[in-house]
Amino acid sequence: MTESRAEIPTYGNFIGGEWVESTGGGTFTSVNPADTRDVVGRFQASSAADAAMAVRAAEEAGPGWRRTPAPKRAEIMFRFASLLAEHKERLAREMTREMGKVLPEARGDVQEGIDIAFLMAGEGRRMFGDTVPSELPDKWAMSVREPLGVAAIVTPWNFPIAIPCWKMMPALITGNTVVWKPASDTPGSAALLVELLDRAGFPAGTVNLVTGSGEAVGMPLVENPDVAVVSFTGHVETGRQIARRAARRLTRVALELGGKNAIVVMDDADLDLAVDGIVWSAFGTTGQRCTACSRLIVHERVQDDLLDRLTRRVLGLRLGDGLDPATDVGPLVNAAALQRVAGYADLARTEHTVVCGGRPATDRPGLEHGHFFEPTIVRDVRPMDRLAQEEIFGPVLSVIGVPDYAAAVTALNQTPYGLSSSIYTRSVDTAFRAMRDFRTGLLYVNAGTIGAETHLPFGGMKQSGNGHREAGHAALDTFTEWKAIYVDYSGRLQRAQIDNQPE
Ligand code: UN1
Repeated sequence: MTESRAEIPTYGNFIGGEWVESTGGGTFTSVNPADTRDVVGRFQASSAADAAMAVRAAEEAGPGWRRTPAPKRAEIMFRFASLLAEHKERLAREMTREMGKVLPEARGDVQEGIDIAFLMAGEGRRMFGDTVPSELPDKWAMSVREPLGVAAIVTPWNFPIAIPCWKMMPALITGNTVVWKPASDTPGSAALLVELLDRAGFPAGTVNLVTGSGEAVGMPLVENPDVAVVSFTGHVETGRQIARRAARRLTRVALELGGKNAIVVMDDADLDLAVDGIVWSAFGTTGQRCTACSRLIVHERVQDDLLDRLTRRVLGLRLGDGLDPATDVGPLVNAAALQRVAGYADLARTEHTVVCGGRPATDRPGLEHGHFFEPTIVRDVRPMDRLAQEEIFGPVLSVIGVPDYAAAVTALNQTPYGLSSSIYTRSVDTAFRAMRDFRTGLLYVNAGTIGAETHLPFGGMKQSGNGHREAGHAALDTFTEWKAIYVDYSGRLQRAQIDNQPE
């Protein structure tokens, strides 16, 4: 598909309730990774000045929004959730066009946004604090959550609707205002989402959108003295930089970073069930999930059998445009991703055994204009090899054979990451041991490593994050400050820890 320049829609930043051009006037384009001749739109290449304007708008909207009763904030959020449901198909199709995941997965992505919006809107009538007895008579003790102020939300391209909603919904329901910088691979999905937020009735300035690069927009947001909290999902190196820069002002930072997630298959597992979970977790979203399975740790006794069954399935996966119902696996997001994944495949060829895949698929008819890479399985990988240690973020699965459960646990935990893990076994004892031993924030028994639900805490241990959790009621902790309140109605001075104690 080719489009003339004039037909390409141009989107502004959304600041203080208005769609505006960036101060510098520069733009960049977003293209379809399945066919790079298809240009999705033109977006503002913003600068620190635009970021500062958005923070100011969010600051100004802050007091009014914070004083709006949470159940009233929730009414707007319920409306937004319904609008998102109404526009699910349109947003899913645009998402597939812009970042490549197959349409059923794009629908799932939007659904995750709908789910978290309804969940957080419900928090508008909960947002529980503690009311507890005081140690002194005639004294009341309780705790309440308070919003922090302006939240800077910096999001990746792999879940263009779900992840921004995971962050913005808890931020907004608790009374913060938001400046959002979406990934430069998916600004189109961001613009569509903001249109719906606006239509739902979030007051001007409560949600602001600024597109542009991480260096030009993201970092100035992190360093802006009026930003109270930064929530970021992306690469571990960027996360480290954000944490370093935010540390100067002690700005709160919530980081969701990489993963090197593994599925363990024991010798008593249902192998066909395991194959289903491995294919889905390793090659769904073309392996481009933080939670994707990139290591298969398998008991040596069943390794060959499992690999036979797995390879047969993987060779049958059809690559193509995610909008085509026949497609199982879409493209990688951009040329740099294709190059990175190809580099790991080269490494696999020299140091290990490539069982299947291992090459770009851009020489196949119909795939010439996209960033396609073959689903790849590599065996004879040891736990400390680069392929088993580094996040590849593509359709490459490394297979590690182990003699027993103890070796499986050691291999599983032997990475700097700790996001998601899974075990396939028919033994209740082994399953419970894994629930105790696997050091990951998400853990699945007899299911793959992906598919977290929005009402449970989401996040990782070790370098997969910095201890915060998204989704579930845990998400409220990122965006609120606790205030402990004591009301003494005794009419006299009462000293805690001193009065009312034995002499
Ligand atoms: C991510 O890849 O950053 O559990 C998020 C899952 C999805 C979310 C993934 N619900 O795979």
